[in-house]
Amino acid sequence: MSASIAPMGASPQAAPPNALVLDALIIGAGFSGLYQLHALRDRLGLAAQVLEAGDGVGGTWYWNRYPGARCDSESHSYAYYFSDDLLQEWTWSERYPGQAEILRYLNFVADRLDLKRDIRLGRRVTEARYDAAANLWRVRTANGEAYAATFLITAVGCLSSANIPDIPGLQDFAGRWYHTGQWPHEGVDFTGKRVGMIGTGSTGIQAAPVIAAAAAHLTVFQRTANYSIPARNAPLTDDFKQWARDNTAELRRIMHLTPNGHPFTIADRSAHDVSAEERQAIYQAAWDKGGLQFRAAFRDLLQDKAANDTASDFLRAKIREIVKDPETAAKLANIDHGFATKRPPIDTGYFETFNRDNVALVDVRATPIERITKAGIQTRDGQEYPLDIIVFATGFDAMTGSLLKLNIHGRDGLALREAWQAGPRTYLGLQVPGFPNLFTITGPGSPSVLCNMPVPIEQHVEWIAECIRHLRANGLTRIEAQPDAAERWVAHVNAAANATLLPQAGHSWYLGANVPGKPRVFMPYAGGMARYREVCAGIVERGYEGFKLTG
Ligand code: N01
Repeated sequence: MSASIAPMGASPQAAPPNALVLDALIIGAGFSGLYQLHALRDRLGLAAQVLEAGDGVGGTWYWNRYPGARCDSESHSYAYYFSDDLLQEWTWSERYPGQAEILRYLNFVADRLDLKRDIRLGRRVTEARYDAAANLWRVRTANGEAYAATFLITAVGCLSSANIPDIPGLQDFAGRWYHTGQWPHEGVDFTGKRVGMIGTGSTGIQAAPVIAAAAAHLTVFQRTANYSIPARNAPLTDDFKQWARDNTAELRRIMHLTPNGHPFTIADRSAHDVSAEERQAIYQAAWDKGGLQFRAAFRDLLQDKAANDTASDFLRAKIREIVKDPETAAKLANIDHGFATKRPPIDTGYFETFNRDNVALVDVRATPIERITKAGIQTRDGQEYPLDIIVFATGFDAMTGSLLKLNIHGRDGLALREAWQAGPRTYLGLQVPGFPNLFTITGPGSPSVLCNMPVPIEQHVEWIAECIRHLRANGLTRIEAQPDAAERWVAHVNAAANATLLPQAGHSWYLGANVPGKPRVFMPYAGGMARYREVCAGIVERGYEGFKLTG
């Protein structure tokens, strides 16, 4: 336990007898939680602690250990940019960082900043209740501990609540099954096994080639065909590493300037500005270069359907070119949404995997999965696929799932689940009316998942830290988003989404459509990170407009 703990802003007697009273309690020790702890404890001198459900730090990268797990952001941008020392002291080895390397990086940061002494591992939060009389958040964990803090900050990630579809018969399956987001730490031995993988999102597309190379046979169950761009991963050269180290200021500037927080800008031309031949050459060059930068080839790919069609057609043609069996190619290229209207995956040999003799594709849109049997998966046409292992690459109850699981109750006992019955309603994705002193890092209504994640995380962490500093400097103890401000923000989030093609992919997790019964609301803010940053700064300049500050 930290020696620095000192009650602040509320009487410690008001907490349950065994509760530890803190200035700030942070839930989650991933990218967000680590930096938030540093920002509050080391810069502001607060008594702050982190509760983390896992037995190690790392968040997403602690849990997602599935075969092929790798980040889609380029490594030189997938890092904390708040500290030049950290940037200079760490060197990435590949163009895209793999799961194990990111986990090493986050442990390096936690050790370097001496964070671990204030991180309590193996603590799953089961309840958080706001006590208005004491102005304290009272938090309980699954192992029976109690905490109390003036400020409660969720750093639980946007994609951390596993979505395991409720397919009848799973309990009867005689083999083993795994969700990619809860992967066993000891790994899974696929040698000689018949594997079925459900899901062809970013995860399934990364995992399939690696599983296929190890297993006796892999059957991919595809519900929605997907685009994918080759990642073209490779070891970084010494020259590149040096270049990245020498250009951190410029990289930071670009990442703060671009809508998605990536270290590259979006071309300032429309797909209609060039001839068909030029367009083809531009797409081909982007395809050869690989990675998410493909999306930046033209400025209007996510705003103009006809522009988007040109990219979608190029990518469908690539699938047909790569996949040798025309029937399989047709199923893979039968994509019902525009490129990047769902989160675009990048891959290493995904479509090529279907040229292997030990890989089969089942289109479960045409013949849905009926049930899981003792022996495998059965589809509606009566076909049974015998399997030893089922891999659920079926994604997450994104953005709201992990927050709702915390069982949060605000003023007058208001449950977050109730407040969000019709979908998440936040102010800036940072606060929810009725929940004073609760901050949600990269919450719904903020750019979050539409970005290279460390960029929105740093902005939120710094905004929250500055807000708490401001409160303390002015003798204030409470901040709460006002309902009318949240209403206006929700309307703005909807308008920003509707100005793009993003809501048109009706089955995307951005809309919550992957989880049965979840309200269909476009959750992330599509107005761009740079614009969002300005909005947040303006609100502070105008005296925390839309928030009520009291002391
Ligand atoms: O999850 P997904 P994911 N029967 O929801 C299918 C990030 N990420 O884990 O599209 C059959 O995208 C579902 O089908 P459909 C990234 O932001 C980042 O792949 O709903 N199929 C879909 O094909 C990403 O977007 C990295 O029709 C079912 C798949 O399962 C996000 O995480 C790497 C089904 C789920 O795809 C989530 O990606 C990996 C059912 N009942 C992930 N239920 C980086 O590199 C679902 N599916 C940073």
